[in-house]
Amino acid sequence: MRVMGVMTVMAILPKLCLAAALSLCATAASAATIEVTIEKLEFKPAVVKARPGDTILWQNRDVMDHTATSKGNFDVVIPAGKSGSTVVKGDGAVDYTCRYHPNMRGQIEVGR
Ligand SMILES: [Cu+2]
Repeated sequence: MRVMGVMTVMAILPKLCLAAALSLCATAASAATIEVTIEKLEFKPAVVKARPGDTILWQNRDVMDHTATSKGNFDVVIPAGKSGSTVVKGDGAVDYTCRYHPNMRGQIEVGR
């Protein structure tokens, strides 16, 4: 269960690239990677701005596992000392939290 989030993201990425060939590749070329550091049970920065197609990359600097979880959107497990990512979809403000530490809160402001 804990591995599912990362596995899902890793399984979906290559399929997306295969499925939509040129148009998606053009989009992907301009897509950004936005890094969020997890340190001392906090997402830093807690609020990031992103566009659809951008990647959020969480770097876990803690000695415990965390997740970045937004119900219905994504559920990424970020093991201690490792990273995890998701591709941004949709529009508007997406709140997320850590399933293990509900006090940890972050937000992705998705705009165009
Ligand atoms: Cu956590």
